[in-house]
Amino acid sequence: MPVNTLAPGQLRAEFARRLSEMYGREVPAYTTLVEVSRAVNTEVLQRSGADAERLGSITRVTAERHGAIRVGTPEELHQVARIFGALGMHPVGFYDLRDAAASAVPVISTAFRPIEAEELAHNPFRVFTSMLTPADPRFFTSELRAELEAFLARRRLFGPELLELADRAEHDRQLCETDAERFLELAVGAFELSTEPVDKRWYETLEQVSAVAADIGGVTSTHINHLTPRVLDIDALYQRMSERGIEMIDAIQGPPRWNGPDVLRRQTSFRALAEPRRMRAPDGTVSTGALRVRFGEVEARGIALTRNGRARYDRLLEEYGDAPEPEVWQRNFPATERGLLEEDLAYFTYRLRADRPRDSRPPANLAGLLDEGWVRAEPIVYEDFLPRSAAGIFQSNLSGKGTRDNSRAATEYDLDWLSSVIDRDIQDPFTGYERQQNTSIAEIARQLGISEDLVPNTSTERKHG
Ligand code: OOG
Ligand code: NI
Repeated sequence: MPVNTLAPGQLRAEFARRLSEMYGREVPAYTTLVEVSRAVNTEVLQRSGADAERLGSITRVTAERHGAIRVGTPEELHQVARIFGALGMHPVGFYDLRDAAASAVPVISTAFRPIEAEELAHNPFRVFTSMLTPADPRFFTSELRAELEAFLARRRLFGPELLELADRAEHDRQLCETDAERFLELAVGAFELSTEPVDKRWYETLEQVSAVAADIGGVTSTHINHLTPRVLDIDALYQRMSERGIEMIDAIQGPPRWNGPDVLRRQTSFRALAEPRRMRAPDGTVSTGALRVRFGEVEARGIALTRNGRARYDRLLEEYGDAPEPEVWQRNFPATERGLLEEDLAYFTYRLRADRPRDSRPPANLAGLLDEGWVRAEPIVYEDFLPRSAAGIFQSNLSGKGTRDNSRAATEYDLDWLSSVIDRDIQDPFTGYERQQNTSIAEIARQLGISEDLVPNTSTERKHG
């Protein structure tokens, strides 16, 4: 009898499901958040019908989560990349949060996620993954750096069996059921909150520098920091959570609510309650203390912006601050998907329409094809993160500000450096969207027998057409 095997996509979906179960046990407010998100999504679906699924099927959105984890060293990040590799999750994007927040957030990050459209549709689970930067002298003195690095070098986050199974899964692109079961159990377990007592003196030493540094380097294990469901109406969710007595941070971060297409992403969060953690005092006695580092977050996702669109978005934030008014948006962004498309501000997948004309020749430009009913343009959903909101989320959930000595020069890190650390290519976020759009254009051109290049920027073609 053939042995049942699980492919990376199945492993990923199952990992996300189990992680969610585990996190729900650890942080009960997360379960409330998931319930409220589900209720809001059902309502939006009833209210808007097919439009609600324009940026992903309801099945996808219901299961959709992103997690956040934080590790201490390049070696640990390298191992994390192997585990996510087994799940068909690849590093995309480089985020440097060290200067993005007023509080001390001494980390650089990437996101592990599926890349192919089918894989994203199957289960888009992604993990924002941050690595501590002990070498940055703005945060750490050389003495503290040495002590921190020695501490990190002594701990082991992921055991050999887990890593061996991960490598095999990635190499074979599958695991048999028995191995999959073991792999998932070990992988989920690696992100569970440890019951190992926290060294109180060491934790507090790091906390003075940065609460994030303490959360990462003050303990001997790692844990999932938050797990975030996706909601189709984040304003409704915000209100509903507040009514339930859960105190949200005072803003929804990202673009404002307005009467045009949703772009990029919006997110908001609540601070988790203090969690009981065992603490070891310098005299060796162990008692139960409390730490407040984990939180609940929810996100809404919109259309992926092109480089042009993103530049415009970044310019708006620069000019108007992190929370521009809807009126600002109104003046600066087209209020329709077609407008975004014509100004080359957002990405779309082009598909032939079943009801296209049969008795004429197709025009050889996208605007004509759209106008005359040959093709339709479906928005591509934004799958990544935003550095400013990420820093904002870190910051809004920290108790102390920590310290950053700006008179010292930052240690430089970039995408290539991080890529060499994990020994894998880190994809530029724009590449995937662009490829998906261009592939779909090439495909309709082929199907229609149009040999000319169909460039996505239709506005110029219009003027001449
Ligand atoms: C990650 C913060 C970034 C988001 O949604 O922007 C993030 C963290 O707190 O470790 O998850
Ligand atoms: Ni998050």
